[in-house]
Amino acid sequence: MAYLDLREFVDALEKKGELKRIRVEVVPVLEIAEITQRVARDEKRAPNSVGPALLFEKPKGSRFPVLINAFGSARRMALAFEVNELEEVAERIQGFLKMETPQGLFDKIKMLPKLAELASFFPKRVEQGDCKEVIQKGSDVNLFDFPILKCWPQDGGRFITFPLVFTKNPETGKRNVGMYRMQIYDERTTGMHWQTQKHGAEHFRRAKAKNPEGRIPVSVAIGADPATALAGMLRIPPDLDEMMFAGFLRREPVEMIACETNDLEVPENAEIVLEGYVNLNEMRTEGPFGDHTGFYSLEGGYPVFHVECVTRRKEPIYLTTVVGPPPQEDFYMGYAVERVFLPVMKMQYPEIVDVAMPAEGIFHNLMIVAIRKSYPGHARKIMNAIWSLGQAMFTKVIVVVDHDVNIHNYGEVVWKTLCALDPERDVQFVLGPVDTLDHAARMQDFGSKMGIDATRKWASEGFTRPWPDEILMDEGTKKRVEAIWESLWIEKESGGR
Ligand SMILES: Cc1cc2nc3c(=O)[nH]c(=O)nc-3n(C[C@H](O)[C@H](O)[C@H](O)COP(=O)(O)O)c2cc1C
Ligand SMILES: [Mn+2]
Repeated sequence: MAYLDLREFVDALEKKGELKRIRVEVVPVLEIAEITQRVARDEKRAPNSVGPALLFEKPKGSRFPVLINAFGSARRMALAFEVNELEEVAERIQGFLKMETPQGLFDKIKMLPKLAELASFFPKRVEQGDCKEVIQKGSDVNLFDFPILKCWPQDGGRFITFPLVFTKNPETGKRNVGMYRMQIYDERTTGMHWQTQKHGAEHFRRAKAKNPEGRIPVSVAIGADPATALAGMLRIPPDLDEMMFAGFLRREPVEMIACETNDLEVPENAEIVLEGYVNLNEMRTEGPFGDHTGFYSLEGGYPVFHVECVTRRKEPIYLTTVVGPPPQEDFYMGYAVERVFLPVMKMQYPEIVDVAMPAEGIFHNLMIVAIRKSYPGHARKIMNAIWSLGQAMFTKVIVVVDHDVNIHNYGEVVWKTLCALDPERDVQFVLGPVDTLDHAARMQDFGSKMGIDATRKWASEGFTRPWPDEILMDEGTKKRVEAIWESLWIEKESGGR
């Protein structure tokens, strides 16, 4: 059974010892962030052990609790998707990708259960919802009712960091859901930080091209069952409904309910919903914001969201996250999504064996790709493929290695990459779109990217020298030493290997 809502996930976390309640009063400005940092990034802990989710029951200045770090470990991400290993989700996706178009009648009948299963993931419209327990309109709306955090000293204000921003493509009517941070300007206005290449920004531009003085409806849901709450960060193609994917991930359709004041729908199980609009002719300074690069993203002009109506539960849980120097909660969220969608990438490019993105590479800065190389220039083909693949277009550095490199061992990657490299020959630069948050790029959103071909070089690529074998002991010797190992007394004297 899928989680009904966020509070059911909170209960599950608590039962598994993955959640800690903070019962003393804590200030949401800076202090919750600092406490979360200490828990999530405790340097005294082993590198792979991360602290629990935190439920701050008494944030100062608000009646509502704050949930943070809920997804801040691989284990909690697996709990969120109700699997033991994230690979199980990847396998389910693979099952659907393998579905071939049926040939004869028999094949068609055989496919029916799978197709029926797919159809059962489509969002469902409902008339009643938990997010409507309280409805506040006009001057009753006050965003300061909620314990919205300011995370870092130089932040431009308080920011909603875990929203699901709903818009509709003004041309096709198709829904989009994106996780775009929102700076609080006053009781009823926020920033809308959809970066230029994101789908919300595209909806804004298309509407503006038709009617520059108009507005687009926007609704924001905060807090839902885990799969739905995470759907806003999925990197799926435009006009594909994130709510359908959420339904696939939770194995039950997301139940959607009509908003009160605009023509959008939101998940019925949301904790808090903000309804309103964005004017197409209005921009306002947004930022700075201590970002997941570990640096402040600079001030910039972004659209403004006007909140006309709040619908919510009586006692909503305010879901949020803090970003900052890696690794943070968003690393575990991003890592899970990357593992789950790897089969999609492999289907398009079967030569890809595996992909790794170290936390310090902040997703877009470094992708290590292992390929089964089968023709000259193959590594460069894969670089170009990745730079053309949705948000992978932002990848600043791509390192392509042979299939026998363990790309999750970064020491091995550094060693083998550097050994395989003739820098002038093997480095490829391209120009193109880059991540908005890249503060080193020559201009915002546009800059250069680099690919490193660290595969073995072939004669057919102009490399005519012999390529040496990697040093490995032969199996016979290893076996013989294994047989006498104990008698050497090395382990006991040195206190273990
Ligand atoms: C915690 C968190 C905060 C994010 N903040 C933003 C943001 O402020 N602006 C943005 O454009 N993308 C942000 N993202 C990334 C987007 O959610 C991601 O690119 C997503 O695919 C956007 O949806 P879209 O493809 O439908 O536009 C954030 C992601 C996470 C996990
Ligand atoms: Mn989208």
